[in-house]
Amino acid sequence: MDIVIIGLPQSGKTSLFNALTQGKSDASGAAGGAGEMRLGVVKVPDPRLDYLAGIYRPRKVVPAEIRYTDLPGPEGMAKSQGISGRYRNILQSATAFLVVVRAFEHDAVPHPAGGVNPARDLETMLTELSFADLEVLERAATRLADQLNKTKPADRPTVVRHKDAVEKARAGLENGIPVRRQSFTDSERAVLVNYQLLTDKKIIAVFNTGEDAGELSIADLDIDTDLTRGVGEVSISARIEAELALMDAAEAAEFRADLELGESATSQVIRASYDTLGLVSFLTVGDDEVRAWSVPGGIPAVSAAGVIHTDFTRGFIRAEVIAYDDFYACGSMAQGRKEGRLRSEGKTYPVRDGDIINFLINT
Ligand SMILES: Nc1nc2c(ncn2[C@@H]2O[C@H](COP(=O)(O)OP(=O)(O)OP(=O)(O)O)[C@@H](O)[C@H]2O)c(=O)[nH]1
Ligand SMILES: [Mg+2]
Repeated sequence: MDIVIIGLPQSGKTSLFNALTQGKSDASGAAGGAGEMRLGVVKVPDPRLDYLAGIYRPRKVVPAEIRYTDLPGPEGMAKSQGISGRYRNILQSATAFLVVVRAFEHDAVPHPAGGVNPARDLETMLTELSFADLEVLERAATRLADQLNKTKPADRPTVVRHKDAVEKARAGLENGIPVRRQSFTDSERAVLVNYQLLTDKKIIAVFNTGEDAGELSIADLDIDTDLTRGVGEVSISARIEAELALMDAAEAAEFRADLELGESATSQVIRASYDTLGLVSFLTVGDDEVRAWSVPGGIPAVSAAGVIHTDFTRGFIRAEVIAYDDFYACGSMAQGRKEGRLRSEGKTYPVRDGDIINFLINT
């Protein structure tokens, strides 16, 4: 899962990236500005894995991972807000965006737009994503209209179908509805995936509240709900979290208690990401490896097997499944089997969070 951090200049993107990745890089001033793009891999904390590792004592424990990307600051951007040509392919290949919204007051860091206004900034960012998609769809529509003139009559229906899907998405966007909230037929979807549209991606707003401001919520902002429906949200102080991320666990916990901060930014952002994306984790266990895998909640067991190895899709026989809580209550697979809590499931079984799965594969 690739999550790209976007937001207006100086909103705290690099500070958030450092908080998430416990990066040693300096987010202040020049180092957080132009130039390099940063990629960091965050292991998803999961106490279930720790418990299972204690039982199986495997050679490896592999948590699920999320990759975060921090784009260079405004000097590196071609035009507004960075949703522009230079980084378009990175934005297009993202699974979701964290949109950092400045809510902190800080005299030394004047807001580029004059004053702190989270509603305006979030709306600006969401609108920018729509504009970027509109540009792509308009160009596609023109190209397809052109192509239609040159196409043999027999092949026209395909082009027409393609063009209609593009026009439909474009009309929806012009009415202010992001592509993720428009409804399409499967065949329209199949056309539109090719464009990797930015408003088709899930979004988590990260309000960077600074030291004093309280939590912010989208519901309290004066902003077009067509844009924000389904957008996840988190309130944190990116700078404090970036500093805490550099401390050892005990020291950070002490500061957290003193400052009356809740969960770490990493935990909050990861939870919001899972919720917004509808992801769950299933677990695999063994002497060799105990591992967590993130998949969309409810995907069929055969697809979950395919996440482990593409060959597993073809060779799928069945899945032995026990819910983590049941395993915990039983203490072992053997006991789970004895008590009938270990179930045998077929290809279509919808995978749930915390399922411990043993796939039986015909190789
Ligand atoms: N007071 C305060 N300052 C912050 C906070 N978060 C970030 N800053 C400051 O705001 C400035 C910009 O932070 P960055 O994390 O570099 O922001 P950015 O969005 O990566 O900036 P660019 O990449 O240049 O667009 C830095 O001077 C930070 O120290 C915060 O929560 N509180
Ligand atoms: Mg930055």
